[in-house]
Amino acid sequence: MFQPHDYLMLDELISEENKLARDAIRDWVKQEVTPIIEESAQKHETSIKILKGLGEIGAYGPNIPIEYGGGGMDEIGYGVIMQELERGDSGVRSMASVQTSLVMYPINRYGSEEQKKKYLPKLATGEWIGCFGLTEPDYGSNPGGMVTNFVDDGDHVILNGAKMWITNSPLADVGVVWAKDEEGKVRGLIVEKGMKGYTAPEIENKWSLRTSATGEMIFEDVRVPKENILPGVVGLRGPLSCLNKARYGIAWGAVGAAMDCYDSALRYSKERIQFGKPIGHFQLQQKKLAEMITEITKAQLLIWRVGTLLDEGKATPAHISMAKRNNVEIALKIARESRQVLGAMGITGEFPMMRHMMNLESVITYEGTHDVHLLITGHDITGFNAFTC
Ligand code: TGC
Ligand code: FAD
Repeated sequence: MFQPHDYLMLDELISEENKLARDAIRDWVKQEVTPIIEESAQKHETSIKILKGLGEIGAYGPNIPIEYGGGGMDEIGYGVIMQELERGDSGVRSMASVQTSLVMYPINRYGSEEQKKKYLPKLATGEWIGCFGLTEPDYGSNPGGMVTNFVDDGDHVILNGAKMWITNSPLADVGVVWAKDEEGKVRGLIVEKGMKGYTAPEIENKWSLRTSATGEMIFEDVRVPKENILPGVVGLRGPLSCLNKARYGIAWGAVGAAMDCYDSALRYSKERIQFGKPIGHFQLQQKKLAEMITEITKAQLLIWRVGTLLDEGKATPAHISMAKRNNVEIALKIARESRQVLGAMGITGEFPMMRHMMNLESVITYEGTHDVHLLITGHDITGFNAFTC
């Protein structure tokens, strides 16, 4: 079926298997997300039905091996699923990308066999919800400065510190937390809800990602069994490697949000009559719409290429940074432009643009800010690291 946002027939670049998965998620979003998401956002509520439903439709861990409950799909498959979820809402994509890329991925890549068997199947079905604690109140763009730490206590470690702005932390059963050991080396630990001294209060009153719970993680002398330490990685590259996966999914997701805005604006431009003609007849509105579809098409090609390189084992973190930065920026611009095409109607909850626009203000900040990604590209092309003096 012709889709207005697939201008260059990029569907032909996607495998049949991945198209089937994408279309199934698209239908699920239409049935389960679209009818309730506006109300969720207005009420600033996370839908537990959606959170759990994502497990039922295979959106948790589609690219994790089947033996641990994942879908065994390639990275393009993961990407098109994120695109469809974010067409519905960035908060819904966040639920799936955090669970997949920031919780299941590190356990699968760096966890022991026991950890994989214990956590991954329950995370895949959504029986357990996970979160990822890297950012701290004083260390956002510079996570290497983190002060959260643990000391040895026999067969346990004692964890102290605080994480901030953590997606899903108030609801999470398990958290992958990054903290420094006694030698100052960054390690990953799996904490569980109910551990004494661990709390996760919600951050209230956000104007962005209102359908996704964001919170703190506070550790006051939390005794974590040593068997909960991820054995397979030491150093900041551990958490940063997880970010590669999540940033990649976001770059697909942002295109989904842009497509939803563009589709809505295009439809409206053909229906809304002013000065006796559909507003789509006027050159100024055509300019907006033509530029939107051009940017969407470029963004689709960019992330498809990065996904293909990832599947071939050739993508670098800097490639992913370029795609995350570009695609979120164009999505945010398209949300603003498409809102203007609708005039006053664009500010209402009858249409998705304001919700996408507000969401994308978080998306352009988390997983590395817009500035940080530019500096990663700058470092890659010049060889000079702007983060160090
Ligand atoms: P630097 O000295 O450059 O690197 C330290 C070590 O890490 C390695 N490395 C990477 N490894 C894998 N992937 C990457 N992308 C990597 N980037 C760096 C590097 O090779 C080195 O390894 P080794 O073995 O030599 O030690 O580190 P730096 O301290 O100078 O920092 C560099 C910088 C600024 C680029 C990095 O820290 C950064 O990306 N900052 C942004 C922080 C960020 O993105 N936080 C995201 C938190 S999670 C989140 O936002 C979730 S939102 C979820 C949702 O709801 O969807
Ligand atoms: P800061 O690092 O204080 O940056 C402030 C400004 O300074 C930015 O504009 C930045 O670009 C700029 N800046 C910083 N350093 C430089 C530099 N060297 N050169 C030029 N400019 C610079 N984190 C997690 O660990 N897990 C999560 O699940 C998670 N979920 C989130 C959900 C939401 C809704 C939000 C908003 C954030 C979430 N985050 C999460 C945190 C997110 O990753 C951080 O907000 C982000 O990394 C930026 O850190 P900061 O907010 O402390 O900004």
